[in-house]
Amino acid sequence: MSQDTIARLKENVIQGRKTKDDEGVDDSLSGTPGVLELTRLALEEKVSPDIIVNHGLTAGMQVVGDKFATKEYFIPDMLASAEAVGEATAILKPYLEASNSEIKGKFTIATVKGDIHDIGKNIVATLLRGAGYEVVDLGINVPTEKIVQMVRENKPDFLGLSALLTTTMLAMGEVVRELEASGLRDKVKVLIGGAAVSDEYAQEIGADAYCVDGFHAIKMVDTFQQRKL
Ligand code: B12
Repeated sequence: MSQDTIARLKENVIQGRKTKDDEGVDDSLSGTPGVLELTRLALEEKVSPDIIVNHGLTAGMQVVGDKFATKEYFIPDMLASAEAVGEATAILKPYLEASNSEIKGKFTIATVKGDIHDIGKNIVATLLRGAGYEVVDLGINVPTEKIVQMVRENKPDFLGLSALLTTTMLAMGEVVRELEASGLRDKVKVLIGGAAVSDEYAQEIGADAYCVDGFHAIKMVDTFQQRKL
């Protein structure tokens, strides 16, 4: 029944129902398990955390975004879903962080200036910790100067930048340019992610890679680290 659980999870993210006590957008699921109960159920059913994240939580959020774009949903609807997904991610954290061994490298991550979306960034940070990276999370709406200063002082192997808005993605290009101007560009690999960006945009601004999700980011950083050996 795990497929059914993931489908229900996605539907409850769309409805913004955190628990069985929530009504949701249209009241049709009242009394049935919400996002938190279904996340726990999926874990009990041994569904892998990447399926829960990608096919349940993220897929649901994608639909929420589409409904916002067509004005079927408004900010409070997006917020209700975001809160539910944020708490579900906290439940998944120990499973996503599970594996690990010795530190493979240093990763600094930030949501760029002007942007406050952090659910995806937090998932990426958690997954990378689980994969053996020491992660410093600078948070949301982080000014370019602060990011560059962090690279200068902490010397991470990787810098991850997140942006979900077509307006704020421009700050990613600014970070890359400032790293160049400060003589730091060749000291750090820059990875970008978030709904607004793409492979093409990574190339355009001179980032080292675009990652579609956190699992992709793990593959990418592991590959970069192996190339160093
Ligand atoms: C939830 C949400 C919100 C919440 C955010 C809560 C929070 N704590 O994050 C709230 C309600 C606050 C919000 C506000 C706004 N939002 Co909003 N939001 C969303 C929504 C529905 C989901 C985002 C999300 O959490 N997805 C789930 C996570 C897991 O996925 P993800 O973020 O993409 O991250 C994954 C990958 O992208 C990748 N990744 C992400 N970052 C990084 C970084 C690195 C280094 C790597 C390797 C990978 C990586 O890995 C992640 C994990 O798999 C999106 C719709 C969408 N399609 O994305 C709109 C969306 C991003 N929002 C949008 C808009 C317009 C806004 C507002 C401007 C609305 C307004 N008028 O005020 C404000 C802007 C606020 C600001 N200044 O940032 C638009 C952006 C349109 C555009 N083209 O610019 C979208 C696309 C909705 C839409 N279709 O119109 N939003």
